[in-house]
Amino acid sequence: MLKSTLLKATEAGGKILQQYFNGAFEVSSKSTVNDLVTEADKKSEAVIIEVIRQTYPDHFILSEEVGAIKTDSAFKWIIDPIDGTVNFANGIPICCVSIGVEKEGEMILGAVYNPFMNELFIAEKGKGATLNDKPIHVSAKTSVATSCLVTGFPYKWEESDRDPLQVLTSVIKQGIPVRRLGSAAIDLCWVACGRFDGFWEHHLQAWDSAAGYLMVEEAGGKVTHFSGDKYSPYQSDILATNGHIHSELQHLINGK
Ligand code: 2AM
Ligand code: CA
Ligand code: CA
Ligand code: CA
Repeated sequence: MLKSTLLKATEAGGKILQQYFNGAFEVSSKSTVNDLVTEADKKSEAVIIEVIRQTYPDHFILSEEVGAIKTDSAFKWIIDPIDGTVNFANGIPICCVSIGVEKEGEMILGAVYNPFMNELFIAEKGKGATLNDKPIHVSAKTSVATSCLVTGFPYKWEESDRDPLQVLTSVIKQGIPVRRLGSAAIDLCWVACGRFDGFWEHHLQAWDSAAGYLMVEEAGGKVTHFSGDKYSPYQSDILATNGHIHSELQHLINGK
């Protein structure tokens, strides 16, 4: 029931992305000029929440544009109605709907849907991850030197952070290919299905990574913070890999 509602909600959101894509829609800024929200983000969010509410009116909802709709339910839906809004607003078809479901503080289900590539990723705690119903696994690469990596550039820099450019420099100086897609949820799913071997980003919100980090774990990969500590989507930095290159990449991005 939970899974079918998740899929229904994800599909409903994806339909909105397709409807609005490349059309005329309103775009506005939030915290900075480049922190965008479009009509499609709001509409996708509204239909997703409506689908969830039909079956689970009492569940906790945390969604990027409306924020937290708190209840005392053990279940929490963590929603990114469009991950990759800047891509979406520019007509770049690398964006998705991302929804994670937590039960008693543990992520148990996740779905990421890119309607433009017709790719639906699903992760179920303890049951693996799939892409369009086929099981997916992380890559088998064992060395960072032969890896293909992906990252996202931070939108805010904090004094306490390790300089993101130094991190990037230490990787690209070794001639290692690094991509930048602009959707953290897709980055994580592409690590899960072996297209990328590792991903790091400095500042993410819970809705960016909730579904994607479960995808990587269920596909056999590893997700931690830069420190190596157990991952929580409520803390901002993320390192996700196929597992084999995890400690090597961790040392590299920490400058050690
Ligand atoms: P979004 O499209 O849902 O906002 C890419 O590095 C990640 O950062 C994306 O998952 C994106 O999610 C998020 N992001 C994009 N623009 C942002 C901004 N101005 N501030 C904070 N996060 C942003
Ligand atoms: Ca956003
Ligand atoms: Ca996002
Ligand atoms: Ca978003």
